[in-house]
Amino acid sequence: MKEVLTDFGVENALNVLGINEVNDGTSTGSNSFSNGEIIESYSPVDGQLIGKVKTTSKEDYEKVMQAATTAFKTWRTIPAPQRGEIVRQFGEKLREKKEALGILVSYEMGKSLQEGLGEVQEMIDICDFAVGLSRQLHGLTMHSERPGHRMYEQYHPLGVVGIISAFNFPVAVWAWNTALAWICGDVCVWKPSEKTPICGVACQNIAAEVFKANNLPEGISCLINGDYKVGEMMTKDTRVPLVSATGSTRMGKIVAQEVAARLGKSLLELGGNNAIIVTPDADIKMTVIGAVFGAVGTCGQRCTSTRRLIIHESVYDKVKEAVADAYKQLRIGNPLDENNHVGPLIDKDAVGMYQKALTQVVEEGGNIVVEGGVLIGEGYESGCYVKPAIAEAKPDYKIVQHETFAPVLYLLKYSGDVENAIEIQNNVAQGLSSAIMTNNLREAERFLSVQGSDCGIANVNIGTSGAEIGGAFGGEKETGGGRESGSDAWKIYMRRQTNTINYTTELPLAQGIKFDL
Ligand code: UN1
Repeated sequence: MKEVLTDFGVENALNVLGINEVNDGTSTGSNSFSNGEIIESYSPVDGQLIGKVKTTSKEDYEKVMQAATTAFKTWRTIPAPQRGEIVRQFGEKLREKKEALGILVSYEMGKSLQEGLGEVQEMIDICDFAVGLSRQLHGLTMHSERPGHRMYEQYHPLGVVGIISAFNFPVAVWAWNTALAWICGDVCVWKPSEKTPICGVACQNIAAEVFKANNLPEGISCLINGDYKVGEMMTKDTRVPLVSATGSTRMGKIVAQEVAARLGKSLLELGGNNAIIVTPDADIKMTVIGAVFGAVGTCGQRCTSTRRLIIHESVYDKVKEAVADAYKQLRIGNPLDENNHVGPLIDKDAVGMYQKALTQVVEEGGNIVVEGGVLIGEGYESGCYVKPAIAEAKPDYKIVQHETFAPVLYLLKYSGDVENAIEIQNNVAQGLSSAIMTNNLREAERFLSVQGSDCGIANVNIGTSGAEIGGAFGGEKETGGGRESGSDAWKIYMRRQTNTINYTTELPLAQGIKFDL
């Protein structure tokens, strides 16, 4: 278990990433300064202190905004393909530091090293995507109704983009936002989760190196740290035209209202309550892999984690047994040991929520299929390791309707047509990710049709988690409606302008209106 920790080692990773014992959590690039309180970051892996981060005071925040708004004036004039070149270099740096950053993600957040490296890979992928996009920020041209007129639309950068991100993807979600915002000509101010501040410092160090090497001004990439009060500085700040926030629905509702109160834009990626429908025609082996990775990957702390399996009664027992069997193979322990599938939860509060969910499902009448519990003993000293659990439940149980950020999977039974399963799947407040396991074309197409899944993501013969960056990522209802990363998600980072040019010597009015003087 200790090998990975002592070989490449967390120490080494921290050195490579420029992490000190005490770090400034406020930075505009090469300049770092912080006068706020100190946050200590403890690893859920072994309970050890990773490092300290000084948070952002109101005065520090003002300095950041000064630098960011000034930098924007330069950055916006650099042609988009040249901004793309900077993002390409940033992607290259991430390739160099992938191992170190993957280790830090795994150690500070607790996800398996595989998933930590996967997260850094998502950052690299979005950089590649953004580089190509930097030559494709297309607008349309239209035919004017007036002779001798030309009409077209163009996209201009917005300004300062505020990013609030969650602990569960401590680096990738920032990169989805920044890589796009940067090629669009925006500058970014990032507040990472208080639970993973060291990851924030590490990313900022990498970005700062690239901007410095290219003699670009301070303020294109900025970091701020602290609790919700620091986030509030951005949500209430009219100098921040767009706030992109990832996290709980509770937090998202506050951000949305504060930003809307000043008519700013928000991009929200909030809670999910994701289900896989397992039909009589499902491939059971594929279902098991998809469901188990979906439910226990990142210890059930992805917003795309599989929380509900909606299984047809004809295959219910078979699927239940196969999934329960697979759970017996799971190795829970130090996520830096590549033999383990499941690491710890983020902290003891999360352990408490997990325990509460298991108690509540039984109180509501559920039946435990795979027993949960908090692990104790050697290797589990942090107190954050839990056993992934499975419970049979009913769709309308309160706990089943609720997103618990933990590895608890609910089995729900349906009978009759796939429509019945779709109704159960849609009958929750959240609408992020969904999946159907079937070899039946009709069922698959019905699931994807207008009467099908109401989620932002709907997959066939794939689980609910592990989306690629090329698609637009996000969901409906309480998930917040935002779309990040691929497809045309870049458009939210820009303002659209419609231009009509008259190259005649007349001034005809639209709609044929006559106004003769
Ligand atoms: C999140 O949990 O906030 O689709 C993001 C996935 C990952 C991203 C999850 N690519 O599971």
